[in-house]
Amino acid sequence: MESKSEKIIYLTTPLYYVNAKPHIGHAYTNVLCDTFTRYYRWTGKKVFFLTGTDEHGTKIEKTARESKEEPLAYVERMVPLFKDLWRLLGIDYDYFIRTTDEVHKTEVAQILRKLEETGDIYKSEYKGWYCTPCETFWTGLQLAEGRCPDCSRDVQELSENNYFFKLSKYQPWLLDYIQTHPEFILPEIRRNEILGFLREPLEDLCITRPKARLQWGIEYPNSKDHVVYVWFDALINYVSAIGVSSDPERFLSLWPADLHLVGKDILRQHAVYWPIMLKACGLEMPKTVLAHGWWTLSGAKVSKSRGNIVDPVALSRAYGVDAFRYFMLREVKVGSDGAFSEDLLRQRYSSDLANDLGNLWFRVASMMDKYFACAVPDSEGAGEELLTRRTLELWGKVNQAMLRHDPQAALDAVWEVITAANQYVEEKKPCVLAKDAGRKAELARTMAALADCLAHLAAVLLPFLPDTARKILNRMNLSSRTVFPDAGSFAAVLAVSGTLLERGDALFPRLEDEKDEPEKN
Ligand code: ME8
Repeated sequence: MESKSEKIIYLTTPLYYVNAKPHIGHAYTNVLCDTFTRYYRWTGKKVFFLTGTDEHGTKIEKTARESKEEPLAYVERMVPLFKDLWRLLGIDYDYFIRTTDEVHKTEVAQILRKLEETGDIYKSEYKGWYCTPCETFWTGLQLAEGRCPDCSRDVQELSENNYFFKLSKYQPWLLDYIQTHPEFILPEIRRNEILGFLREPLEDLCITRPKARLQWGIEYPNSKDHVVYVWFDALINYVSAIGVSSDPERFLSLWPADLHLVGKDILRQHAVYWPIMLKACGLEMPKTVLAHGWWTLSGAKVSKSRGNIVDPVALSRAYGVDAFRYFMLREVKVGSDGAFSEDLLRQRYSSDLANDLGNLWFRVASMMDKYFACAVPDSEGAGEELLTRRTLELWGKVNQAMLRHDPQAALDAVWEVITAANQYVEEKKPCVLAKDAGRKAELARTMAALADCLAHLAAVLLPFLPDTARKILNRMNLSSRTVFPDAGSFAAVLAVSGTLLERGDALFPRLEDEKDEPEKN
């Protein structure tokens, strides 16, 4: 069994409903999680990244019937759309769990049996209101003008016999846990929302649906007449995927999860239901539940049930995967909402990627070709350049930002150095130095400092723009060097002098309708 210090960092995304193809919101969560995963790997840590699909429940059953398919056939057809998108976006997950997996179903039944044994489940009559799009029950008091308080859509009145999980019993414990563990729910605004929610008495959770109303689910272990509530089923994935009862050794090497990354829409399930389920099972709490904000379009949340979809496949094909990833990571701070517009994406592409980064590469590579036949000159003295100092400081800044779960701040820091490097070219004017035979050493120092800076920029960008970063490292013949995010050792590893550089084509070609604008350089 692995000791605590060797624990693998365990990161998860939500399991997405397969009732429609994935959109920018799903892509965002997975790109974020992928970036954190790559970041931790880049710092030399072992990481396990879990994602998957949520395939049971009323919503899926209804959509399958509408398309005249059996639910199983329907989900089989839909799951590849998610897997294909993750492949396209370079999402480097370790395991893809489906709630229809036999192993998952067995683990869910095991957990239910355990909770029956501990006396945390009871049978009773349920009366309430149900919102199918949100798969959520509401009491009459919780409704907003007779509608779902979350999505404002119509709800149905229900009265039926069901099994209940004793959430209320654990309310005082949960309140205390959240108050004494400030890093458990992030960002703070969402933590305060949950604390506010917990000031009101918590109702027990109805965890089954009668088969008379819903067949498409995991059968409840003690009753042929009920299936398990889709949220209760899906939340268990975080432990079923790593063998909570079937493979204790593996489970202990991963649990507790270090980060459950979710959208703010599903925080209550992850910050109230899930910790109580774990507590009742005697399992440890995940370290952090991080709720990011929503992508909106014309002021409304991008959502498959609203139909205002932004298609990640089309955007990645039009602008490239790295540009799409970059846009999402740079445009909004994790936790805030982001208003999507293709114009903003184009602006980011043209100004940050084509002009700043792409142009820096183009200038340095062309000058290196012209003045040094592509061989990076000896970097002696380059270390004293202000640019080199700023480049080395970047490692610490990126690290700190990522530890705060703030990839936007990490990219802000990277772009400050890119801007500084472009300014450095303008101030040093290598083309003037090249004309003066007496200033050869200065030219070499300048170009060495720039090459060094580019190598560091590429290495630091690996978690964010993996393809572009690799391309630059390949073109600098540095791809096989080990990369450590520590300025001192990294600088030693990345002694770029003498390496042969390949110019290649533009990293970010100009967009079609901007081609007539003059090239900067
Ligand atoms: O809720 N902006 O699945 P889901 C940002 N199956 N992120 C968004 C988004 C938007 N406009 N829309 C969706 C479910 N997301 C359950 C989860 S977990 C055990 C079960 C992302 O398909 C975001 O991560 O509705 C959100 O929490 C998730 O997709 C909801 O996906």
